[in-house]
Formats: sequence, C-alpha cells, structure tokens
Amino acid sequence: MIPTITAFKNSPDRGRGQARDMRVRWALEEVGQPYNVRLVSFEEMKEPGHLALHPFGQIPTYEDGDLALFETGAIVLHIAERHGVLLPTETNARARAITWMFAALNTVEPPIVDFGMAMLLERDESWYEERLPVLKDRVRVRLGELSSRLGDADWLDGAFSAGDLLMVTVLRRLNSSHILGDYPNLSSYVARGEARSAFRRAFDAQLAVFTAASSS
Ligand code: GTB
Repeated sequence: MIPTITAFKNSPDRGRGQARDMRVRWALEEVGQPYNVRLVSFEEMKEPGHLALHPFGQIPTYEDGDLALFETGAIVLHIAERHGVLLPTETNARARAITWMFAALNTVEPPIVDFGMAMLLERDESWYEERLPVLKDRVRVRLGELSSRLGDADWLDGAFSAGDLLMVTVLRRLNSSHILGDYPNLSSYVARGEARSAFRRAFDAQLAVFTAASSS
C-alpha cells in the first residue's frame, strides 16, 4: 500500500522546505517508499474530515491502510521502524538515535520556533526590540551546546539517523537569519544533510507544489 501524506496547498514559504511535511517526505525518500500527497488549504485543515486525522488541524498527516498518524516525530519514527532504515539495529545505539529525535523536537526546536514566530508576527509590538535579543540568546545557547557535542563529527551519533534528519530540518528553520553562520560545524552539518539525494528529492517535490500552483 502506498502511504498518503498531507501538505499545504499554499505554503507560506513558497515550497522552500520549511513546512513540516518536508521531514516526512525526506524520511520516505531515505527509505525508498513512494507516497501520495493530498494538498489541503488552511480552511480544509480545520474541517471535520481533516480534524479526524489531525486533532489540531495541522499538516502533515500520514495514512497507510488502517493507520493514521500525526506529529512528524511519530511519523518519522514509524517510517524508520517499518522499513528498518534510519535507526541502528543495536539496542543502545537505537535508543540514542531516538533520543536525538526527541532532542531535536523538544529541546532545540522550541527556542528556534519562538524566535522565528517573533520575527514573523511580533515586529510591530512595542516590546519587540527588547524581546528579540532574549529569544536570540536562547537559540544561541542551544546552538552552542549542540555545536560542542557535534564537534567535527559528520552526524550526531555514528551513521546518519532519523535523529539527524529531524535535527537538520529544525536547524534549517534558521535559514532566513544568519545565526547558524556563527557555528561553522552546524552549518556544515546542515549542508551535509541537504546534500543527501533523498533530501533533494523531497525538497524538489515540495517546491513543485508551489511551482504548479503559481503557474495555474
Ligand atoms: N508538532 C507538529 C508536528 O511536528 O507535526 C506541528 C505541526 C505544525 O506545526 N504544522 C503546521 C501547520 O499545519 C505546518 S508546519 N500549521 C497550520 C495551523 O496550525 O493552522 C509549520 C510551518 C509552516 C510554515 C512555514 N513556513 O512557511 O516557513 C514553516 C513552518
């Protein structure tokens, strides 16, 4: 059975790999699993049909036969387990790779999202100029810690894993700021992820949605 994922009909980033279906597309490309995409508008995401799949009315979702999932971490973990790729088989190494998945989503992503949302939505607030440096510092703390841990390794713990896949997509959210440039090993880490052929295929597929929509 070919799984179906949902993605934005009109992504605000114009298909530049920032919306979270990118993670799921990348994981599916890494394991060589073809997939269908159902595009949804912002209105459709809040309608009962989509809410039955995703209680928070968001994308992406993942459907495969009787199974319907939401939350990118859970979806990527499921894909990795189902295909026996993207996670080591040795028990402890596998647990460490899953730890990095959680670290990407629970520890590194929140300050990056807060920083991004402030730049996007809060520029006109009276407190913006005061708050932004605080949010930026929180991002820098996490990047400094991550940079120290990565050191000169290619990936976070041995071979490329689902933990790296999620961490790279989280760090890519900083693309529009120049913060990552202050951490050369993290910039190289993201570039290594983006150079993977599976990443390129996923990126091109997401971009093609925008290109098709803007030419119709
Ligand atoms: N924790 C969930 C997960 O990991 O799956 C979060 C899912 C989520 O935030 N989905 C967003 C969504 O559906 C899209 S990815 N938002 C609509 C809503 O909540 O009503 C977040 C996102 C959107 C757009 C950009 N961009 O254009 O740059 C970047 C990230």
